[in-house]
Amino acid sequence: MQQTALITGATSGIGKATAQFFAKNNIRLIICGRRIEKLQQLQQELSEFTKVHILQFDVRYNEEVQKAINSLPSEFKHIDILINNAGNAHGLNSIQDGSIDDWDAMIDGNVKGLLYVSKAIIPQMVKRNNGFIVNIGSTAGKDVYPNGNVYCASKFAVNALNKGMRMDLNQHNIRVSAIHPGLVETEFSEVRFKGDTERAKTVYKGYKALQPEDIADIIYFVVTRPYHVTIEDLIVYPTAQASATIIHKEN
Ligand code: NDP
Ligand code: 8X3
Repeated sequence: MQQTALITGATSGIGKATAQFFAKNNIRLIICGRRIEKLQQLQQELSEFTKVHILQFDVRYNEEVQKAINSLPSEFKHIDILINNAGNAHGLNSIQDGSIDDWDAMIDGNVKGLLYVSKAIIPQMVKRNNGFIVNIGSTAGKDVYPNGNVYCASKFAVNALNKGMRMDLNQHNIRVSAIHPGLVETEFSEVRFKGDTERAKTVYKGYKALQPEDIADIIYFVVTRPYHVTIEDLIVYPTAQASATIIHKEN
């Protein structure tokens, strides 16, 4: 039977690449994000492969999240796979110089947003005794790096929530996995540096960073294992990266 996946943060980067990968492998899609024109473009692109439904909402606002999920038409209501991917870093400042707005955006988006979306979808999975949740963490959720403070804290929370979900949902036969990428070349740094594209580019200069398709390929691998197999936790680095701060650059 054809499966349905809901992907948050599908307008760019890892989420978009995952939507493309899933569509080409005949998974029906609910693609989510705030930028409606990006969602519409992606829907148009992928509709030749699978059915695609758009949900535009901001994960930071629980009411918006619940309303969006409740609005799903009947053929998209049954969600087999939830990819909790939406998230970003905002700023790269010391704790003493950090901005409260940036902190709110990261805690509200990366942690509370993931919870709100999960809360809206878990009940149907519990009812069916079936489902798969993939949480996109980060190597920043495994090790703290200088000036990473609140972003790292938000991803440590994702790491903890992944473990907690797996324990609590175990009795309901629901699979839960986390994937923790190192540096992936997406819009991530552009967002972190507030549109400073030159600074963002330097993050990926002098080595081959992971590409969003690399992570999408791994997500697809994780969700297509036999049902009795769960890859709980997966750390993925570019070969040139040995830790948050050790990156072998050619120039
Ligand atoms: P991008 O900036 O390319 O994509 C982020 C996605 O999240 C966009 O689709 C954006 O959609 C969505 N998003 C962000 N905030 C919100 C919000 N408040 N409400 C709804 N959607 C939101 O970055 P990546 O693809 O790199 O990031 C995807 C995930 O991977 C994030 O959780 C990030 O922390 C994680 N990650 C990234 C790494 C990297 O090096 N790039 C490494 C490790 C983890 P829109 O703006 O349209 O709402
Ligand atoms: C994104 C990777 O190292 O910029 O989560 O935090 S890093």
